[in-house]
Amino acid sequence: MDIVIKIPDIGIDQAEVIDILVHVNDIVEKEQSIIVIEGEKASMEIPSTHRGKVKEIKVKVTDIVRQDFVIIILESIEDVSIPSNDVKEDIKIIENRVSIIHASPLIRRLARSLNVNLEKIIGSGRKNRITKHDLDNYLININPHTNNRILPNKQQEYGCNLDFSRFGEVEAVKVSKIKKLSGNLLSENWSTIPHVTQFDEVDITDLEKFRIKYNNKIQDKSKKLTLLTFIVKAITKGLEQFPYFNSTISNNREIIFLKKYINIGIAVDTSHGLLVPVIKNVKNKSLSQIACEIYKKSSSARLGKLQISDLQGGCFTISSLGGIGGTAFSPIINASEAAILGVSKFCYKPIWNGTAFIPKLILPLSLSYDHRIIDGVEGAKFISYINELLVDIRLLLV
Ligand code: CAO
Repeated sequence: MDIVIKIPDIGIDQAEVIDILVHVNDIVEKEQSIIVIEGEKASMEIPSTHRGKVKEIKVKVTDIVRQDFVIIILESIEDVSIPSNDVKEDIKIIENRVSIIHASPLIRRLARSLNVNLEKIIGSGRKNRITKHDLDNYLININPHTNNRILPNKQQEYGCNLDFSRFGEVEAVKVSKIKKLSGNLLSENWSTIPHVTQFDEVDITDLEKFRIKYNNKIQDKSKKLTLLTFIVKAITKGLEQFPYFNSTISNNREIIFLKKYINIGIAVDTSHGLLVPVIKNVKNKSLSQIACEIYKKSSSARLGKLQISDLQGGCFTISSLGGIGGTAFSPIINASEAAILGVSKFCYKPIWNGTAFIPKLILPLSLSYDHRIIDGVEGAKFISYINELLVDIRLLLV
């Protein structure tokens, strides 16, 4: 029986096929990446929805594809005779080889134009990424007779030039798909957006008193008010007051688009990697509605049940590591947003009130913003405003 694998909802209108990771007659597993597509901002690996044998590949590199475009036809694995152990081993080698090719769209394009097969290059970059240097080296060292490279040790197969086994035992762990995708976006955002991180400490003694008292009366866990809920509400007011924090700068840096809606992304740590579900239209939601939505969306993220639309449309992201630890960190802005708030672990500190030191519950905040859009004075004003709102949560009502 034939299985048709199509382009899923990729969240953009169209994308270009930049790599095909399988061949006709390959056995592909469910979730195995089959092609790489590239949109305006990032490349994305499209996984197979089923296990099977590749019967036909319906796309080629440079094709422009949209949602529901047919990529490959698989022959149901039940229809394929079980391969012998030798063949199984070959399949495994091919699958492993295919799954370790990591290269930026630029390198993939360059390799294509030079007619270089990236499968033949050993990446030396972070997470086995093939760098421009690797491509240059390959072109210099290529052996016209064999077109192959001899690997001095196993680690080099995974793109690591140093032989750590000289110093001790080493284990190779495969990078998850989400980590690969978020890693690409994070490195692009980190290297293209000029970040400034502004730190502050907030006295949340009264907020916590109110929160604990309120939650004592609530049985349903999903309706309990978390600290994050108050932070989302304070940021919402902050974005209304400081519109440049809710904006996107055009690629040519000539226009800033100010958004009139407010959707907040929440960074959620899952066993597969970092996901950022978006809580939409927070302006019109109560604290308990926001709490409930954070609870539901972070649970769905952990269970792998989020829809692509749950991850889209964010204006500003909050990343809370407060439940884990640390005094401060510098979060990376999630393009096309203008800023992100990092939340660290609160603790009691002695605060001088003019006559004596009194214990106050202090919450550390770290605000990273895009310095092309926001200057330092505005950054300090924004975080001070958030501080005021969290110190006296009655201000959230006005
Ligand atoms: N300081 C100290 N303790 C805190 C705290 C803070 N700032 N924020 C929350 N806590 C405590 C809470 O009091 C709660 O303890 P109890 O269960 O004893 O009441 C516990 O931590 C869990 O808090 P919570 O249920 O309110 O969850 P949360 O709002 O802290 O976090 C979520 C929710 C989804 C953000 C979190 O689970 C998560 O995934 N965090 C990681 C985000 C991340 O990976 N960021 C990094 C991005 S860059 O790599």
